[in-house]
Amino acid sequence: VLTYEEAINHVSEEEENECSGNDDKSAWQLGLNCQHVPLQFKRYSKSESLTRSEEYYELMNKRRTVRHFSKESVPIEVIHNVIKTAGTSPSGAHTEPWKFVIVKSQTIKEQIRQIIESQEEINYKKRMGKEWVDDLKFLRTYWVKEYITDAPYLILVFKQTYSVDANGKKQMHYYSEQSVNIAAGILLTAIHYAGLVALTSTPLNCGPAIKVLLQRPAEEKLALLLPVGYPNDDCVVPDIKRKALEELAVVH
Ligand code: IYR
Repeated sequence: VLTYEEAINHVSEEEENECSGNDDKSAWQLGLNCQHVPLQFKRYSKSESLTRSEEYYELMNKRRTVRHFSKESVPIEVIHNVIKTAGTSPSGAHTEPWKFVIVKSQTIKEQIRQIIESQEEINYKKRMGKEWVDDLKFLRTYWVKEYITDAPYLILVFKQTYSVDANGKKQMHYYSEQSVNIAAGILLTAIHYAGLVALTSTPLNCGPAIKVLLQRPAEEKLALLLPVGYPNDDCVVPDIKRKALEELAVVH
């Protein structure tokens, strides 16, 4: 634990990585041709805010991670809308460091499943180790992933660490990790609000092969893979509890 003096002078490795010296004016240049306009803001009364916050909590508290998908189709427009919603996320210097790849092709889903199952078998048997595998047992997961080919859509969230404009100029993406994770959270809320279910999966050691399969460029890294659709009729979920407010939050 650092003292206050040490903490105030401390730069974490992650924060250091965001800094490339103050000679890079590209983020400022972006701002020079950007006008500022009045905020569009709908004001609610305090009691409306209270009601709305309660209602939204009740809605989101019904979201569950699902691993048993029906093959029933979903209109592609719903998928487009949830991705547009994810695209409303805040991002470092508004660099929007994300790309969402929608997979609806059964052939590509099968290829992805093949990559993931072959890697996950090694993960469970070797890479993850006994403690991690034991910690997961209550989820009843293993390396066979029917959901990848059952779900009507896979949404793959790619993080862009930088982008390259039409002139070949590199634009740094600041806080791409945080930004893409926030976008993923908003994506999950949109999927839930639309009446669909998803599995937030992070296939270990599969990113490079999936990236080649989907022909993603060098600057993109696979962050998350979400099967999206409806639960099947036999769908069960673990009977888990969530932290209560007293455990979630402290007030100073
Ligand atoms: N990626 C593996 C294992 C796994 C790991 C965690 I942490 C989970 O919360 C769930 C699963 C799999 O998908 O089975």
